[in-house]
Amino acid sequence: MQTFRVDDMTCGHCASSITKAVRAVDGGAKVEVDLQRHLVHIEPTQADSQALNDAIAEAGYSPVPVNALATQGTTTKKAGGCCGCCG
Ligand SMILES: [Cu+2]
Repeated sequence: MQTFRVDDMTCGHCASSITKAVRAVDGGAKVEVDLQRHLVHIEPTQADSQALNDAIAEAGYSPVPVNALATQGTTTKKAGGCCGCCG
């Protein structure tokens, strides 16, 4: 399981863009999005974490790799507008 924090992912449109980007590099990947905490959990089948990171970055977002332990203490931030579809 690979987890990225993507602070500029704040709505369903962002989530689907990121999911598509991940599936483009790893068609069998399991992608779970936690919009409230701006987290993307990915269970890859072939892509490594660098490829996943690059795919999210190329979709126009700013992924930060985090490990499972670090995410447990993450404080919830109030979501703002992001990609223009959710403002
Ligand atoms: Cu959005």
